[in-house]
Amino acid sequence: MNLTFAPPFALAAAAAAAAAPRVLVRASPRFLPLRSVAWGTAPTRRRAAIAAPAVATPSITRPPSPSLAAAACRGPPTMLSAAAGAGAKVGNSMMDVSKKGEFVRKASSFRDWVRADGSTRFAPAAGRYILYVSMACPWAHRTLITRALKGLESAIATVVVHPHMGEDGWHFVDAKGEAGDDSGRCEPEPLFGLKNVSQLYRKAKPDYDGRFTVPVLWCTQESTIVNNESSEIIQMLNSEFNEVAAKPNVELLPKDRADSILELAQSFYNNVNNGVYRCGFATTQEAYDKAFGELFGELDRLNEHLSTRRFMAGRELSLADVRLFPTLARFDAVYVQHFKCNKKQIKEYEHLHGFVRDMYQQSGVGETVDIGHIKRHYCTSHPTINKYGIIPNGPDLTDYFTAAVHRTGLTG
Ligand SMILES: N[C@@H](CCC(=O)N[C@@H](CS)C(=O)NCC(=O)O)C(=O)O
Repeated sequence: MNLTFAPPFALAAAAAAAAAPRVLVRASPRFLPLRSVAWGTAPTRRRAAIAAPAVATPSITRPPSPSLAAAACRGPPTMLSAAAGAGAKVGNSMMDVSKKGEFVRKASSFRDWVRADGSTRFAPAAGRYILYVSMACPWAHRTLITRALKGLESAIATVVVHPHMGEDGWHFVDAKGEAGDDSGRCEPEPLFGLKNVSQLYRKAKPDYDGRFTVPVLWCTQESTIVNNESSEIIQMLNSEFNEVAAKPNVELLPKDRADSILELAQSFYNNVNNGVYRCGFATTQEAYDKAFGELFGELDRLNEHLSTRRFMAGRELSLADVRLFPTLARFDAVYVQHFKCNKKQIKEYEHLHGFVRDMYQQSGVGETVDIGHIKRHYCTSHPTINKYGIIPNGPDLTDYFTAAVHRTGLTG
């Protein structure tokens, strides 16, 4: 079975944005400019236009409270502040390790919100926002799943970075493409012709000195980053873009249960979502052992939880599922060997594996899983873990995602 998916993914800017000035992505044999949205197989795939950055509208209301971004960026200078130039070595999150050898993830910096009620300067509109993502990144994956479930493909374009994250961080392919993008999903940076994601951050904030992470929700109108925290971006995609969503009635965070769903999702963040990284990036045996124990303790609990419930919050798919699935979907393919999470594989957990298949088989979700990018990214981007960047051939994932699943009877 071929586990790479070319089709209905990437870029579509909305017809509704037609009034805005447009830049067409450079024509190349792989990405032909197109007037209307269309999909094709990777070699002939066409890209729709993306709204060009426009001058900020002065009448737009500022958010009542200052952006958290400003506060977050006021932290102590790091080694990154010296690396201001384009293409400079930017480091990556692997370096964020405590004296005890524990991986400590930094908080995301840009925390503004798109609001449909006009309470912030970022109003929802088709074609106004772009998601910069990596197909390999589990955090970016959440945004792709939410975008697919809400039917936002035509309203919010994506730009997919190359799976290899090197010394300059994430980078964009040029018009000729680049080896390593087996599924043909990467695209040149369409707005400014940038080489690296770090340059995008510095367009938004020239003295930015945090990590240059994906996903990034970019506003073409204000030419800035709205938000780079996946757990918040998916809330916006769920509730703030309904006017331009093809599936506005899909509700992934019902108001009456929002707090409990967010708490549920938070309950497995440290030990599972971040837990696999705490295993993989640990630099002492003690730190690894702790993370490993907590990870598998939590997976046991989640397996039990999902033995009576189809989804994390019960019968309905919610943002808690969107936050769990990307980690589980990568687990057997990379975390078991690359991050040494090898006590058990997900396929040995009956209910977790059933949940993975169920999620994968939801409309539009399978197309967001790119095992080729996932394996290439992890195995080639962490030289202290895998010095020669050899990508293991296994495991055999035939039918891993697509085998029949019988979970609709779970009513808990
Ligand atoms: N808390 C962020 C984390 C995002 C994140 O760490 N993304 C990784 C990719 S998996 C990244 O871009 N890392 C770049 C780096 O390590 O510097 C979120 O949920 O959006």
